[in-house]
Amino acid sequence: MAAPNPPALDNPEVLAEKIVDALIYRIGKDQKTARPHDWLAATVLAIRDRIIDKWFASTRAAHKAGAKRVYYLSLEFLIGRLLRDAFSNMGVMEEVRSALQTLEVDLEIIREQEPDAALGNGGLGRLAACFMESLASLEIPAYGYGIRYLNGMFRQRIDDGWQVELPENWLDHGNPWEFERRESSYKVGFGGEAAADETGMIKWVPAEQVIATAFDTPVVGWRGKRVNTLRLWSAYPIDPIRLDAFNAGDHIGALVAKNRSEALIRVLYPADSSPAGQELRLRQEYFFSSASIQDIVRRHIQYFGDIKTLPDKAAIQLNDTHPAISVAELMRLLIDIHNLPFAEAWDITVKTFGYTNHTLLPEALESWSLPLFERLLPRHMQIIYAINAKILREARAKNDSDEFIRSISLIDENGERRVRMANLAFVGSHSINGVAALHTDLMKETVFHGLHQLYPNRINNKTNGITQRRWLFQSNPDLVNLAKEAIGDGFMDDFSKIAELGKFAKDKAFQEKFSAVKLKNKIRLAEHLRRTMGVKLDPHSLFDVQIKRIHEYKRQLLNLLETIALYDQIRSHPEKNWVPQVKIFAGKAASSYTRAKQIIKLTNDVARRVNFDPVVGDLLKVVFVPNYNVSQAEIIIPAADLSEQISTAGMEASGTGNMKLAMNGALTIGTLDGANVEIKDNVGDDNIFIFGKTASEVLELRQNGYNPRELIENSAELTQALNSVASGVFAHDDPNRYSDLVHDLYNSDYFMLAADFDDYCDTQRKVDNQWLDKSAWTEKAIINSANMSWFSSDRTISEYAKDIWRVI
Ligand code: 26V
Repeated sequence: MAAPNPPALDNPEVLAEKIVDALIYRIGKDQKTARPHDWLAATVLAIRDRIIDKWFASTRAAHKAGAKRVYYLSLEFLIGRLLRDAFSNMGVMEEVRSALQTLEVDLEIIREQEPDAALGNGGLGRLAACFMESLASLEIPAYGYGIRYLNGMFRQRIDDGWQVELPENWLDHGNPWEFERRESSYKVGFGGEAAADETGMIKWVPAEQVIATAFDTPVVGWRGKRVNTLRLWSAYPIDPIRLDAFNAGDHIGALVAKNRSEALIRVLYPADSSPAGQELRLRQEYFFSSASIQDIVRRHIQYFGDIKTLPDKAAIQLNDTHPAISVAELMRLLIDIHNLPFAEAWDITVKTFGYTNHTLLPEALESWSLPLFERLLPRHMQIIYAINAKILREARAKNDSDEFIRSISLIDENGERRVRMANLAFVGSHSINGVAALHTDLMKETVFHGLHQLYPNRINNKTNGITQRRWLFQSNPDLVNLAKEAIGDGFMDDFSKIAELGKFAKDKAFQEKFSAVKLKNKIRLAEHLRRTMGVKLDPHSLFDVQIKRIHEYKRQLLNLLETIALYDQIRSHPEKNWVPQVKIFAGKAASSYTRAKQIIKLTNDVARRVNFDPVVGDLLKVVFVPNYNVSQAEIIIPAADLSEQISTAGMEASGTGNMKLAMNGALTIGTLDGANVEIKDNVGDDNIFIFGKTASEVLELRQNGYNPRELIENSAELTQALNSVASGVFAHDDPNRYSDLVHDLYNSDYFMLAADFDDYCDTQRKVDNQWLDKSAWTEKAIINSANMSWFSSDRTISEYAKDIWRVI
């Protein structure tokens, strides 16, 4: 990487003056009356000017070079707070801290005023945010395209142990990071008719139109060398108010168009793998796809003049199938507006798009009922039929068995006819990638079995990554300082150099310092949890952490049942040499996902009983941290000793929390699933705790008839744990609360908890034994931190850039 090139700095007094100027003249407050969020806005505005200079320079440079651009289309960007990201990449953190000090303002306090931009559900959205940061850091000209939701991911409150969803109002105090670009506005149509006009050209006349307007946020790369753009679309009506109706007294009817357009951008769908069959979701997908594709085509024509060179100058990546309708939208623009013949339009389209698959769960594979699709997007339906005819012709030439053809078709003919978005994204892309090696292999064998036979060179793997700048440099500064002390600061620019820490793994003095950093991070977390939840935790106990969306396949319930079994054992033999531990859970459940919400309640029920049991004392604590989000993750991850990655093998596409935790020196207890497999390869078998059935064993068990009852009855611990849950030990107020949950485990146990339970418990006890040897534990933790650089999103993005986008 090129030599560091920090932007010019001000001295603290000059910067302090700029901040005060911004406070007075742009916020309209004086120093006496300013509240923390006013200081936050003023500070951002003062630094923003410098970012804007870099931003324009980046845009001009790409233009001048005639560079190919990357477009990352995603319905989710889980960015979190921006201040520390932007300031530390600009290299101005310390300068700002001292400037504010001269004004007697604490940077940490105002930093915490910034709301999380939570425009995403979980891993897929956070990946998009890490990718945007790496694209800028690698100096690749790129745009992220998404929706500027008025309300992002809901805020989670826990009432009497139950999850309650509250709206998140991230825009309430304005957003100093964004710029509205009224000049970048496009009409997006819905409904109506598509028919040939007198010249024989197809003309789509939509019944309804809304205006999409861009809001741009700068994305600052490392050392401020490049600033890219995150462009989020907002919606406006064409006629905000029908004055005739308003004046005639119809105050509601006059505003119908405004309300309809606003509905498009109102909410992020708060589900990360359940079918959202709602028409509104399809309207959102088309709204943002159409605006983005129109913008990309407009920019291409403006810079390069000829639409036929699009694939040489634009690479569009579809983040899952949510933007897959873009394939048909680009075809529509090429054929109907730019008058290209179908075959040529198709060639351009396939060369331009790439598609990333993020899940194999059948319930998360998007499909839309054909009548709905046809009513909302009649022209796109015609185009999809034409694509399907072409693809099925090619398929029949290869193999005309019914089964093969059915698996390829863009239309699902089983029962009610539906448009399959994954098949559309696949055939419309030259590259289809999975997000971890195992996941990519399973894609070829399962969902895309037929399509992979037809196009054997298209599927490839790009194992996910995370940005070390946010997830290590910013969130774990003490570990970074320790690393700098030991190996110098070369790893800040070339992260592979962090491997040099490995040399110190056995060094006792270094181990002491490493565990002192961990302890400090644990004290900080314990203090945060005492303040926000009123729990008291001993920072010397083992912090065992499972933080992610609540989903049955992620098996928080397996962790909880093991916790109950451990609780029973401690109660029977409190005199034994138990390892004091804290089981930390955090995560949101989709609002409609009843079983996931029941699991949250059970966690809190177990916590209430265990935490107040005097026999157990400090040996075991259970904590459910409410409202898990990016900012909470930044505090929990550096404080974790043990990382729970325990999904049913074959079901977690990759995971990225697993990477963040290991990079911060947590040891993983996990199944051979998703990227855990590759983490094991990188950190070594001795430095990770693997248990459970493999993906192929899971498949075999399912095929040969899985019998959970027999497994449960053969495990005394599991039987006892389930008996206590079923008999209401944790729910005196409603003893039957968990009867159905236990019944389902005995009778179906789709996620195979029973198959892995004993192995999991044994492995947890191995973890405990390891913990007792403090030096050996720390050695393993250091090896984890040292060996995780391959999981940097810089590596992932370099692979996309080389193999898929061909921009480096
Ligand atoms: C599906 C749906 C269905 C409709 C409602 C809204 C919605 C939102 C998201 C999804 C798909 C979610 C897929 C997903 O998040 N996959 C995760 O992707 C991560 C990044 O690749 C990966 O690390 C996780 O293993 C994978 O579960």
